[in-house]
Amino acid sequence: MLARAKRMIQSITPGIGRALLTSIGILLLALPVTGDTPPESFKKLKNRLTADGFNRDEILALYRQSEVRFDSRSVGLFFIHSESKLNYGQFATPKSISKAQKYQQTHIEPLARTEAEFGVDKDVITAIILVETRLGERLGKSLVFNTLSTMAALSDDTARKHLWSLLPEERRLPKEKYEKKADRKSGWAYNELKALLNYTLNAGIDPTAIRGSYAGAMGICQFMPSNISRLAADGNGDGRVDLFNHEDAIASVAKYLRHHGWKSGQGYEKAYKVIRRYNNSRPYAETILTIAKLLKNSAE
Ligand SMILES: [Ca+2]
Repeated sequence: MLARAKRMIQSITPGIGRALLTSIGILLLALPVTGDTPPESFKKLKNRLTADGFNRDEILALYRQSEVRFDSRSVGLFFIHSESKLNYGQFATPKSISKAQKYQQTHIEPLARTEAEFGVDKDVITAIILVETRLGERLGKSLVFNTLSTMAALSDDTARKHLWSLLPEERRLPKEKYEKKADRKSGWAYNELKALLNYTLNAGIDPTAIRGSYAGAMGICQFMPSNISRLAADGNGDGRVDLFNHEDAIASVAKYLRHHGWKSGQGYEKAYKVIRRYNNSRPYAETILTIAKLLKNSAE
């Protein structure tokens, strides 16, 4: 996803396929190893969160945790050029389809229940979970809290200059574009960070323990935190939404697609458009529909 990836990063809807990381692994190597925290990088961010109503002691305690740091490695990926592309063909191979079929057998009951409740094709749900996280096997290694805090901190000049200095000169965006993007993405990340904190604090989850994509998407279905309160679903009926639980993730994909206009029995074009709301990429949507068709045919 990276000629691609650049565009896609800008247009994340619920999440960015974890598979993307496979294709950009090499980029990660090009970026500096972190441990490069600029002094007081999160000071203004902590004050802002407190001013916005979060409990000061809780916020200070979170940012004191040893694993919390300025994550230039993940966030730097938003600001460099790359020609890497994700090979979507890998998801439609016989081996991959066979794994998806096994997944459908394992989760036959929740998939059927979700299809009945939301009217969303179980083959499409399975295809999305396959491409996003290889059916839950690749959930991402970045700490979502660090990614979002780092991006949000770029509203501050010191943090912004620090990240700029770490980006490889031959790969980074022109300075003007970097500034514009940092403006836009820091505002976006701050809202996502607040959504992450609201979700985790309400659910009794440690926000600093959640890993996800380098862009902050989390769980088996790779939702951005801001989508959780409105569009995630409690598929197993235990009273809480856990995007690392397969039943909840299955139901959440369906709820998201239905919210964006999915109708049972719709044609290819309409299905294609709704899937692009999940991830705004032509090859992504085409791949999902190809996989869904292969799954459907194999079941007949
Ligand atoms: Ca649940």
